[in-house]
Amino acid sequence: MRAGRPQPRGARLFLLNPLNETFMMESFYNLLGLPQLASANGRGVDNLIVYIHFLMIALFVGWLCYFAYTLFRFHQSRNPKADPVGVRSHVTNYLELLVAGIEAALLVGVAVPVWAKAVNQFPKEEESTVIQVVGQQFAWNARYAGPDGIMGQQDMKYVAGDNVFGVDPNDPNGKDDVQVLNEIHVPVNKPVITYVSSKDVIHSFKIPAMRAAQDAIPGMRVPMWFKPIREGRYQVFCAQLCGNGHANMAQGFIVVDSQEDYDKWLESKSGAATSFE
Ligand SMILES: [Cu+2]
Repeated sequence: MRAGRPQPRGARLFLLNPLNETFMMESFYNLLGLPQLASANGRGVDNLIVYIHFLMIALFVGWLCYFAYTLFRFHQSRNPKADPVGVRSHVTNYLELLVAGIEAALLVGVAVPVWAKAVNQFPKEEESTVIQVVGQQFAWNARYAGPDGIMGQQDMKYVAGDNVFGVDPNDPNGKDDVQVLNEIHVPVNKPVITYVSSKDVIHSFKIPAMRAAQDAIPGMRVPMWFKPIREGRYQVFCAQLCGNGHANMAQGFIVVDSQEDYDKWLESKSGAATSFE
């Protein structure tokens, strides 16, 4: 805001322009009761949810009008005798073709490119916080490379009850790695890439505040990314019914720290991860 203009920007814009787009979208988010948003990538998800509601309202009103029209048009008083042939024109066939064409264009022209941009285009690993996440009944394990930035070697043959990531105990790169349970810290304003897997059954690593979710599947390591932009402590949920203690997996948290606090935290946890002796 420029000096000499004490009025908050949002309020001023609203007074000048009551149809201010940002304000309107903000009202729709509140109306729909969307959870708090703490990631840069989540805004697009929220907008999509709002647009889909607009589309559903339009379809609802449209079909309701059509329903009212048919009640009137095909009322018994107007059609005392049933017509076994029904519609004679081919207009509906062309309409169906048109609808199929529009849907194909939306899929190829909008849905596929949006998915490619929002989900498939990952930020660079060197510019991101890279974390391995392994779900288990009923908690979240997370692993970081530690201060040296290099993850220790991993292999399936090392996987055990107390070594869910299968870390090679003899690899010096793994000595400073950080492993935590349920409290996953990340620095603010930096993309986070999580490699999500599972130790036992299928879980789903879901962080509503980041508008991000990924199934945790045994034997697969699937990457997911988000960019936290607001410091705070955000709940993680398991979004796949995974057993008796499923609800306990909501004890997972993503803690978004300032870079300084994050570095301190990582330092404090370093080295404790790989002592299997
Ligand atoms: Cu689960």
